[in-house]
Amino acid sequence: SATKVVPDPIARFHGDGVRYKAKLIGMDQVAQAQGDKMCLDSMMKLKGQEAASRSHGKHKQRVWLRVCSTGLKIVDEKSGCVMYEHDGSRISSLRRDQSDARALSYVFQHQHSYTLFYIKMANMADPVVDDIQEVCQGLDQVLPSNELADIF
Ligand code: I3P
Repeated sequence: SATKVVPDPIARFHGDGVRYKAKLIGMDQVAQAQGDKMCLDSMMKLKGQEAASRSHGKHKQRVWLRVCSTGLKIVDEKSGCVMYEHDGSRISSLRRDQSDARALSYVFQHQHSYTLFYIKMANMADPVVDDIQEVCQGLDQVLPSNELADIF
C-alpha cells in the first residue's frame, strides 16, 4: 500500500524558518499578557522614544525577524547574533499597528514578566502577522485585519 504523504502546512517554518528584514523600534516592560490600552500606551511611548533618538541622529537597530515553527527569533543584522528567542507558546497580544502598515508588536511572557516588542518591517507587516499567527499556538481564528487583537 502506498504511503500517504500528508502536507505539512507549516513546513516552510521548519529549520531556520522564514526571514524578514526589519528594525527594532523598541522593547518595553508591560504589566500583563494583553490589553488594548496597555499595548497602545506602550507602543506610543516607544514611538516617542524612537522620535527622540532620531532627533539625536540615532538609528533603529537593523534586524532579521525569523519566524520558525517553534516561535520567533530576532537576529542582529550586522553580527548575525540571535538577540532574542521567543517560544510561540509564550507570545500574546500580537498586533498590527493601525498608524503604520509596516509595524507590528507582540508581548512575550517570561515567568511573571511581560515584554512588548515593537518591530518595523522593511515591507508590509500583514504577511508577517499571518505567519506569526500560524506558528503560535491556538491561533487558528482569523483576526480582523484592521483591528487590534489579543490572541490569547
Ligand atoms: C529616515 C526615514 C526612514 C526611517 C529611518 C529614518 O529618516 O524616516 O523611513 O526608516 O529610520 O532615519 P530620513 O528620511 O530623514 O533619512 P524606517 O522607515 O525603517 O523607520 P532609522 O534611522 O531608525 O533607520
